[in-house]
Amino acid sequence: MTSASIPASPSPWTTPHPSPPPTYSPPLSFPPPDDLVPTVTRLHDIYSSVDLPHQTARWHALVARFKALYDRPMTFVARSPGRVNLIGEHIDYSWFPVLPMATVHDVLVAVCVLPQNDPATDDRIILSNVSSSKYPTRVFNTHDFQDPFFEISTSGTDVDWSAYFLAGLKGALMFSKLCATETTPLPTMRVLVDGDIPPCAGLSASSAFVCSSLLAVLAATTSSMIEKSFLVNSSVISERVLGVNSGGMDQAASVFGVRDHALLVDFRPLVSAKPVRVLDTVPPLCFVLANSLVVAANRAETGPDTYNVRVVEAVLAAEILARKYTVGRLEIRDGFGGTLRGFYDRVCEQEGWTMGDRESEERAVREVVRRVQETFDRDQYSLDEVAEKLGQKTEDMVRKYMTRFPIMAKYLNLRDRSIHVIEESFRVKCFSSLLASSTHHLRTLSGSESRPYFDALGALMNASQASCANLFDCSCPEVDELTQIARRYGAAGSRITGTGWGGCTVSLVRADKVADVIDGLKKEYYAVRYPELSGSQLEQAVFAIRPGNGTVLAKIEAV
Ligand code: NG1
Repeated sequence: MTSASIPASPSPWTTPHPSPPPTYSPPLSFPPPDDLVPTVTRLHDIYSSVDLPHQTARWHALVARFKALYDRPMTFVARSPGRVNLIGEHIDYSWFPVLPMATVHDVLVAVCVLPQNDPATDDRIILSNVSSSKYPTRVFNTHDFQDPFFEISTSGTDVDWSAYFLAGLKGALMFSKLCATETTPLPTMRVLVDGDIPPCAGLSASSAFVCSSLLAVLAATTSSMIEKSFLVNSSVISERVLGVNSGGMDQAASVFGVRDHALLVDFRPLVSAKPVRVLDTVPPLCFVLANSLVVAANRAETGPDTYNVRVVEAVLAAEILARKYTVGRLEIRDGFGGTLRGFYDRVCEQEGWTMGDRESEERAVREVVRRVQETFDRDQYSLDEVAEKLGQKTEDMVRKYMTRFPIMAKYLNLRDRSIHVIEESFRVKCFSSLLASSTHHLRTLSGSESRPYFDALGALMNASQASCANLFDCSCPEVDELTQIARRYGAAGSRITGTGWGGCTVSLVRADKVADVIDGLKKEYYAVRYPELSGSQLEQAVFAIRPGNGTVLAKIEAV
């Protein structure tokens, strides 16, 4: 899982400027999204007119199934979408901003709370799924959750689907207790889940499920409105009980999602998301998603030598750099360790650099990368060598950083991971700045004039993919191939999205090229590698995708 040498990664600052060059100004002028998780009463409030016919049929089926299963109507639905990360991979847990969007695909947790005086009240929570053959019904007793710190069994590699619901339930109970909010005891509940996010594809199906479960239990136990940032933070912590050292991007994208907008998600000083509109170019700017059908890294099975190792590499690199350049103690992320963002910000402070323009950012990125290379002169270090750089005994370092989440690694690559993180963070700034500027400049341009903008955005995505493949080592041959095919058929840029080692690619495509790109992917990837796929399976594997709305509590009067 380590790369042998520093590859010639496309440097983020040599991206060609479109003409006329956009001014570098992070899109900070957008109004902040509303603070509270909205309660909606119409499907129109969730889905666009394009998606309404399909979603209406789906919700009809959910209502009917609920009634048939539990002989009573559902009272509310907690709905959270998946997410596609446009750029900014594996940098959220280093506290750098990322640019995801919420998907229209989502997880619906439909609930009926039985009142105490209902003859059917029996202290049980019955949890069913519309895909009942794949996800069998589970029954729990509310008394088992009197202590909110109850254990969720995640032993072995086979995590039951219900564990994600229980993680949300545990989060809701824990946070209600810690925040001493006005809650009622856990009531008898009937629950039916319907998710249409492809699992293990890097689209955050699990985070969407945890978010909607947590919201469902909160809605069943409190009448208070729920703050979006509270839901994000508590979902992140809840998912950790499943062995995921989660960064926070997925939950933020899911909760803060805004239709037709990407989200510039920042984690400091508090988690926040600034919507950046993405559809106002001429021709319109589209995204095509392609699932490699290689299962993305999964925390329970492969996390110990993929995701969890990357988190530790990023933390140790930050701590060692902070020590070497005596920038002072870094702010600790989640009781774990310092972050590369912390180190970067401290260097800027120490040097007295004021940020805000492209040149200053570029200079800071160059300088921090130089320090990384000076500190780590090769790609692999043994644990003993890392501990020595950290000034700790190996066993102390292992105990502190490598036991909280399962890790399997004898060698760590602190150099390439850090360079990826620092350069990727700069690409996020450039990409979001370009997107924001496109809304002001592009509406009036003709198709050919907008091409440099597409090319500039695409070049950043391609540079991100090269860095994920070569420096962060989180791509795989199938994903690399998908990105190459997409570019050959007209995508301006293409990259992996999500945790990686499989999963999906996202490609930036002009609207008039979308059909070509999808056809090219079908012909050159799916027909060759997966000739047995049915038409509908293919439609689910490769499709155009638009940004959708975020988490809502739905009390739909008539579907
Ligand atoms: P997915 O693709 O959902 O497993 C994971 C992390 C993100 C982020 C990305 C990589 C969780 C729940 N999600 O996403 O926070 O770090 O990888 O950019 O841990």
